[in-house]
Amino acid sequence: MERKWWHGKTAYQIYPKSFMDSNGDGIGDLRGIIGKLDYLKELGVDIVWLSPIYCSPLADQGYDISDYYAIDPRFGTMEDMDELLAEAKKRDLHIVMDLVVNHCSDEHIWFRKACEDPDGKYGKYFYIEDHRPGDPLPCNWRSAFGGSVWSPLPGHPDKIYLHIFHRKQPDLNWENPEVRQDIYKMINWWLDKGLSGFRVDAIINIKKRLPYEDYPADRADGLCSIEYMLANAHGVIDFLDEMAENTFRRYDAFTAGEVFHEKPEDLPRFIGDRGVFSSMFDFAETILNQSPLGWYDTKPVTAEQYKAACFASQKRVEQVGFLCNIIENHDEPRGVSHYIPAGQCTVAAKKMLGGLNFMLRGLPFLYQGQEIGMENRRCTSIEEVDDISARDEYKVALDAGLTPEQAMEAVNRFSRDNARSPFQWDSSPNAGFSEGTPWLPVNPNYTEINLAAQREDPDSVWNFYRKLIALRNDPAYREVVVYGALEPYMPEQTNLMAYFRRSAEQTLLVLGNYQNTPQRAALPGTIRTVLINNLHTLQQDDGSVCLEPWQFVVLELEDRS
Ligand code: TEU
Ligand code: CA
Repeated sequence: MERKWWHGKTAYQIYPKSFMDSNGDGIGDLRGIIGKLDYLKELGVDIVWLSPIYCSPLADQGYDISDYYAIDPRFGTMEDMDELLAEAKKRDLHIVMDLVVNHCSDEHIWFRKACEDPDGKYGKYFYIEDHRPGDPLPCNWRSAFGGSVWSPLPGHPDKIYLHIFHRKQPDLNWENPEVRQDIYKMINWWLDKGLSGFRVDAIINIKKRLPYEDYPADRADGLCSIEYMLANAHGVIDFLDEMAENTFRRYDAFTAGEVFHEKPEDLPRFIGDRGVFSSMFDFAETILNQSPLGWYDTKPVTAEQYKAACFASQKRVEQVGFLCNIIENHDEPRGVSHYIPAGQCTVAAKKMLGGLNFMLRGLPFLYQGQEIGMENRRCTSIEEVDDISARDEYKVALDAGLTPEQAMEAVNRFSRDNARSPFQWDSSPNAGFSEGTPWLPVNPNYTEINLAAQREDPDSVWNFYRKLIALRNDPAYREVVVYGALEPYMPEQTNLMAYFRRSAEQTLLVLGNYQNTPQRAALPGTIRTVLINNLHTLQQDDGSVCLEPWQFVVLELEDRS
């Protein structure tokens, strides 16, 4: 495998709206981020991904872009963006933006022109079909946020357009070469500005199975998940190859694809040496137990499932490339609330989960707040919920016969608001995020869980993440931590997640006791050094260690004899 400039990096996702508000309007902004660059440096990360900050009506919090060449005034100005790029560069930080090109906003000029003249040039930028009220729709695909993917084209009662996501997110027609050229031009414009690359949103959706066809309904609404269409669509990789050739490869840009349901045989073309992306996210853990019926039907993830999913992903890519490893992002519940059983979310457990994920082979992506162990924020009624996905899932649960309380339970487990509550900087009002009223309330636990407190506490989650990052950056261990092969260790031992990381010279053993009772684990060799330990001691006796509840250690073993 070829070595790439980004391989040894650690990445950090910022959700700008909730990171730091510099002017008291309750909305995080670019100047807020600029003010925290030194913080990111201190934490030790190298690549910073910004969720969308382009002009947008924010119907889906910026994943609905109305102008790709402008910054939304709520986030700042293009001057702020230039300053952010310059200040990041001074600190050797790489800025990566979100590339949202499966769809744009219905307020984008392209869509407005398409509505003015559906038969003209811009009508061909979208998927528009003739349709008279009462006639059957072209297909029964369900949009990601509920209801049909088809909505009436504004101003044209006899036409409809396709949107895989919200109706304010019309899908761009990638079959049209003019659309593709406009997108490449925009990408290069940003790369010319000094951007290091992109996280590439919802990209698998750009290839539609045409002509439209129905699939068996998977819910009582008579519609089907878009996944059936995606499984039957072929050729996304050819679009992506063309895009990479015209953009990313010319700049040696770093790209992380948000790729779900790729076809296994396409993997090398996605993230191999000459792949269309540098890397892509590992979602195998996040989709565990997902039910076609909706959030309300989704069972908690067990330690054994989590372990098996991680190891399967590692196996899948070991000869091909690198995955981006995450426990959470802006679409997922907080990892510590989701993967640690209810009532057991201790500091030790948070560190164990973070450590097990961080030490996997691949590129660790931290999501803002993960480094201080931020947790889900509960809502008591659906009125408090902002997330359009959660609002839909609430309805889905009610329609399935659940009580409002039960439906809220499902919302609280999965709402995208969970990870979007403001960053908890300190214990001052609004957690130090804003001097105004935050757009989404802060988690009331900020008086306990906040950065200022964790800085002072050598045993905090924050200081633990700093140690993990420092280990990755330590020249003495970099080779094994970044490039070392991953080999599961005793995968059959229940609630033990353990693996080797091996290079030619070194062997690390990573052990996590994924339960709230002690557990003995045999040792395959002699410990040379305990590199990381989430507790103060490690009980060892002849040939084994006894791990405390949620204990996590990284051991360097003596050379294989
Ligand atoms: O998410 C894509 C997304 O929601 C996936 O889970 C998708 O539903 C999957 O491919 C289907 O199996 C991205 C963003 O991260 C999210 O915040 C946006 O709302 C969405 O795209 C639309 O831009
Ligand atoms: Ca602001």
